[in-house]
Amino acid sequence: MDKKPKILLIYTGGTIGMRRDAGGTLVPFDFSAMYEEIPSLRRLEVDIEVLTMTPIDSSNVTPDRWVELAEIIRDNYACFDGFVVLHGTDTMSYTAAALSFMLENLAKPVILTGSQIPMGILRTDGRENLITALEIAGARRDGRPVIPEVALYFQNRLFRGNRTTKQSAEELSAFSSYNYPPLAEVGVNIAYNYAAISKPAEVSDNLRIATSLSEGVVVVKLFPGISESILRAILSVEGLKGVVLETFGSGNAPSGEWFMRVLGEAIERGIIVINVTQCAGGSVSMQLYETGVGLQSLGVVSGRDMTTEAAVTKLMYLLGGNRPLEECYRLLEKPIKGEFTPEDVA
Ligand code: ASN
Repeated sequence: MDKKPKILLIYTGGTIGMRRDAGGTLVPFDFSAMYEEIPSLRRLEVDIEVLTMTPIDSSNVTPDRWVELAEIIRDNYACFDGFVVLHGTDTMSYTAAALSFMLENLAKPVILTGSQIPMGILRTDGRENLITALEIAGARRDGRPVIPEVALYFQNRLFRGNRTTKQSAEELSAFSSYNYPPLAEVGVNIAYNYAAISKPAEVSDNLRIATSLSEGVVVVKLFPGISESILRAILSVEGLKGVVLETFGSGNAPSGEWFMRVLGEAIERGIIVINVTQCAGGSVSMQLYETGVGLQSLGVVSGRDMTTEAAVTKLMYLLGGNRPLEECYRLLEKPIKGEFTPEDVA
């Protein structure tokens, strides 16, 4: 019989790691004592090692933390069959998307999960999320990992990490992947959607990672009444390299003269502008309305059905890598980690 898969459980903080102390206050619990906290983990068919980073609320996450996380995964890559990252829910989709780009030749599972209710509360959703994430990280088929990519597991569904968004601060089903089907649905059995799971290169012992992310990225969400002076001020900030423009509907923006001029001048100065929709679901299609065609003629890149989280982190990744501008444009026009649906597939 095969040996049990070895999983590295990386605890980064968030609600999942909280328990009540004697006085009833929520405090982080020591994950290295996880078997005492959750004895049923011993029954899993995986060997688990725990690594604890300084626990933070995920609202404090920074790109430096993503680099630290990527380095931990790289340094342990050869010794483990999969990785489970326990993370706060607030920015989990950003971290999942960032890691999907940064772990360049990933061929092993990296499963992010967390909880809405602390682990130390009886009704926690964390126990099931953790146990199933570990099982998925250890799943193999024909001797290879079933999920060779960065994924996010929450409330019975496994999603491609860079397709997710936190959609509720209340529901236990906190995440959605509006434009890509789940990689697995968990009921009595774990039903993998093999057609949706990426097909990676061969598993090697060496993980290549990106360690430099650009700080020159901003999100601009359009709204009726956005003013010329404010937009101009944002687009003139020193060091700005990339803009995620959250537009209306299928990628539409005001077609007035000043708007087009301010945006066009920024693009001419070498700033990349990528168009994503403010809608939760659906895709940018700049050919559809006159208000989108204008953007296209300025050189705005279509983000298609990409989430804001994926667009921001893809820009940070591409612009942080010292690539020529043309190469950044070329890599924005195609999905590099399944982060959007290309036109010919839609
Ligand atoms: N504020 C917490 C965090 O993101 C929320 C959670 O984990 N449910 O760290």
